[in-house]
Amino acid sequence: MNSIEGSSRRSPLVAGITSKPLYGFEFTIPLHLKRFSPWFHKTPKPIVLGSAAGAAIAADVRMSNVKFMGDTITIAAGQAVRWTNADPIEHTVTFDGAAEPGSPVIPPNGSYVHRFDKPGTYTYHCTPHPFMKGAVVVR
Ligand SMILES: [Cu+2]
Repeated sequence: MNSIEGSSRRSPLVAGITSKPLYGFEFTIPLHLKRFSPWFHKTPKPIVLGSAAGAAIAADVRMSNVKFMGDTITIAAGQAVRWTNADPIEHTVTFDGAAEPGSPVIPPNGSYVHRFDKPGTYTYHCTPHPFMKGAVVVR
């Protein structure tokens, strides 16, 4: 008999349960609950990672809309920069070519502080989002 089942055979196990043809299909929804967590939890507590090591914070960089706002900032040697994550997802501040040790994962509402002692141009990106880029120019 020609049917929508084609030449496929029902397994004897299924045939034993029902003699009716089986319709429909199975599907899986990739539902990542973590992504919805901001809907169910209040704003997480601000945490500060890294250390200014006694230096003044000379510049603030917001991480917002999966971007570093103010992608190039200029400071003097011995000053510190603070990055603050205003997104509901995690970011990092990772220096290209390991010029400086980078940040750990910065959670939503977390910030990272780093002091720059040597003049130079420090380009960086976000490890989970490599298209997020910025630079710190130390004079
Ligand atoms: Cu990121």
